[in-house]
Amino acid sequence: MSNAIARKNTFAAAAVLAALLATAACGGKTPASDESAQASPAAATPAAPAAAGPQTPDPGRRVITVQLIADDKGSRFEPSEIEAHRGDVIRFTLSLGVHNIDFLPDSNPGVQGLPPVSDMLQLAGQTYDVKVTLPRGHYYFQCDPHAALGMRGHLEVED
Ligand SMILES: [Cu+2]
Repeated sequence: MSNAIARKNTFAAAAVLAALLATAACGGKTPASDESAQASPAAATPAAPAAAGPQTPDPGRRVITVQLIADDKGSRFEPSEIEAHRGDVIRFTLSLGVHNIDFLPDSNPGVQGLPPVSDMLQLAGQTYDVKVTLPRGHYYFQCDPHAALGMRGHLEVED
């Protein structure tokens, strides 16, 4: 009889201990999963600007600035004919208006490694850098909203 009571008490104590451990484990787990939830977006954020962010020319190469303009003379790239070498950086810079830069695949048939189409640039001074990695050749680009109005350009890549 006394054996049975002792066993019952031991079982009750074990159950309480188990409950305490479970609580402690839960308490410990919650902050950990909060941290990992915060870490994932933070880790993803730097990757996005890196893809389309500022580029650095190769040693001995240069930054070529191309203005994107809309005024009473129309919408245009200035200059619209660009000569560049591999390793140069073309820095498309918004001056006036809302524009993008699109090395249209349909107008550059068979070309691999065209720069991705840019977002719309909307803030004066906003830039979109294109590192010249294309082989020697002649390439077409445009601003999608204003291509029909003549906002087009060409990139000549030299060795
Ligand atoms: Cu435009």
